[in-house]
Amino acid sequence: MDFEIPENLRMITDTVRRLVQRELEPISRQVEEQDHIPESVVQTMRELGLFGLSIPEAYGGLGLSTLGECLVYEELAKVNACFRNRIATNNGIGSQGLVLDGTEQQKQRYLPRLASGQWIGCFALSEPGAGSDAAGVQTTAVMEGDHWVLNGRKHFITNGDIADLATVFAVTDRQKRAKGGITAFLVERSFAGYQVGTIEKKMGHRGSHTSELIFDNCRVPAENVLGGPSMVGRGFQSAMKTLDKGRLTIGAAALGAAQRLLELSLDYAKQRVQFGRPIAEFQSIKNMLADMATEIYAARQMLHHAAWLRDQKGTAVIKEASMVKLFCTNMAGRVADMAVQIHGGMGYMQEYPVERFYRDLRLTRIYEGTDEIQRLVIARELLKE
Ligand code: COS
Repeated sequence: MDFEIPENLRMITDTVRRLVQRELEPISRQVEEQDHIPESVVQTMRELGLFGLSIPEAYGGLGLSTLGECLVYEELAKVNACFRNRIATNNGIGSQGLVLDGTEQQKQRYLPRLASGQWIGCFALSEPGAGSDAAGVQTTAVMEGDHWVLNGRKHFITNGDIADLATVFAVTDRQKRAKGGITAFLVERSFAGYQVGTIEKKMGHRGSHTSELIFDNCRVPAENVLGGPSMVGRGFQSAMKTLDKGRLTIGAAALGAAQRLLELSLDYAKQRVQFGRPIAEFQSIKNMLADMATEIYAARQMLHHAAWLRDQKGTAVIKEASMVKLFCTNMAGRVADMAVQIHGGMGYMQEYPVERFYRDLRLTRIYEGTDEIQRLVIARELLKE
């Protein structure tokens, strides 16, 4: 067994760590207040290739392994969730369908634009009536001549307001639903009938928007069925495969945030004096620090192993991906709670970043599959075995 992180991955992680320290950390508060990432920073992220981390080199990306992508997200998540969110749809749910199932022509048309960050991708699955029950989507697609006509409303779409390309899941056969009746479409923003709806107001993740997407007789050329004609009716399977990787990368984001919260808590406990001594000298604080570090250590081994497994086995890490998301995000929630407790009243103030991490981390237990869905998936896989 070799637990050493390969040299090439350490180099890219170091580069991202420097970006975080020099450029992202200094503007994190401004981004929070303005709910906006400055274009100059987005441009730096483009130049470093961050929009194409996981897109194969043949299509202009860096072609990083799953482990490499997770390591980058750990670093980015140490500063502010919005920075990972900005690049995550291009690397994850907004491009993985294409990487895994796209035709060669589709890959050549779209992946280089997503890898460069010239275009933003998004994943349009969720609807008001279809969250955990993803197969319950109501958006329809009907064939008319050489086009599909889409009608419906999606919501909670990360980067929906800025996306140039959406992978949209629509019902093509009501009877078959998840088993042959949902199709994925590659829908460009410029297609007639494509509209961005309301930008939703959230508890956190400021600087990263989610919005509605509305399809009103949106005409999509037949060649834009993800994966081509043979994939009509196979969109649900594509979505599930895509989410498997997404679940690992959310685990990585939660882990990075937890690591930062531990570091902030260690610093604060050493410098905050009460009853004449630094609070780090009190047993109750030491216990929390020890628990935080132990949980982070366990989560890191689990995430890195599952990412490595995906790199060895291809996509078949359904159970492990759900386990990682469930454990890492809940772990980070517990760590955030302890970090607020260690910081006391200061932990509740916007002046300190722990308050923001506490809010931002709450979403990780919900998006790309709730805790409850992860448990359902894990149990189903166990029972199959
Ligand atoms: N990888 C590949 N295929 C998968 C899969 C996976 N991880 N999970 C399911 N499938 C396939 C099944 O094999 C089946 O295919 P076949 O028809 O070829 O046999 C098909 O998908 C239907 O699967 P299933 O019957 O399990 O579907 P369910 O409706 O029971 O749904 C859950 C399964 C609940 C797991 C799914 O709806 C889910 O993940 N929900 C959460 C969605 C989510 O994360 N939403 C967040 C917003 S998206 S950012």
